[in-house]
Amino acid sequence: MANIITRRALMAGAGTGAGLLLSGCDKLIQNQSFRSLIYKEDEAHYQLQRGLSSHATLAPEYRRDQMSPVFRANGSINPGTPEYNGWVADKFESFRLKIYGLVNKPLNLSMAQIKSMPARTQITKHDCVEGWTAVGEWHGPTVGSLLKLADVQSKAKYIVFHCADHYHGAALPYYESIDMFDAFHPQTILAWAMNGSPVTVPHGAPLRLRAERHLGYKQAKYVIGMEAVESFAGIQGGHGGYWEDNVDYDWFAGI
Ligand SMILES: Nc1nc2c(c(=O)[nH]1)N[C@H]1C(S)=C(S)[C@@H](COP(=O)(O)O)O[C@H]1N2
Ligand SMILES: [Mo]
Repeated sequence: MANIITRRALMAGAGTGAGLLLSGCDKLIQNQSFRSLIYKEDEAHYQLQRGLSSHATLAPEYRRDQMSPVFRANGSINPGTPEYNGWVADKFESFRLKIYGLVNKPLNLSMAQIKSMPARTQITKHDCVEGWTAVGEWHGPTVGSLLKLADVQSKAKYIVFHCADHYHGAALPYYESIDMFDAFHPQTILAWAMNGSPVTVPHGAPLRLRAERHLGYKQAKYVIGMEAVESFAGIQGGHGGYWEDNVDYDWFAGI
């Protein structure tokens, strides 16, 4: 079962402001109208996990000697669009992460700006529904700290992660979403390094989500935009993510 939060983790959360914000989000989760926004098929699991895991729980973290010698790359392994190829060619100098939607300060952040922010390092287990796992080290600012920088509005209920790739030539780009509880969870980071080096193209360069209490398909690679929304009903197929729209995977996808 999940670990009880450690004093160290609490302090890491407090350092980014996530610790304080989490208590507010916890109240939000207890609110019935907020809960009713969650899809029915996910409802039981969502409530079960939330019930067991107030905000004071963390996904297990591992030691360096427990890391997998090989971490498989899965799904899209290169967006390959002209725009993405341009970013690769200039080593992501011209890349900008957009933070927009229900925020008071929309942001366009360069990789240099993102790399200068306080970062968290975590060694966690990735769990893909296709039946494989891998333990890897991830490093980057918390999503909560980025949202604080953008002054996210209190009416935002979800963060949508827009990606640069079209999975196997799909008409619409890959995307995923998480609720504010997970957005401000201390282990939810936008990773720019993996196993001590910048995230490579197969693993989602230059930025990929790590939301450690969720399955592999929630871990959006090639993140180009973070959009704060009240509902994802109007976004693509309306189910909050590429797989959720296309093959009926659970939106919550907790582990
Ligand atoms: N943008 C994007 N993100 C994605 C995918 C994808 O195809 N495109 N695949 C998902 C799936 S199913 C898994 S298991 C992980 C794989 O991450 P990895 O390539 O770093 O192992 O990325 C997830 N995030
Ligand atoms: Mo996956």
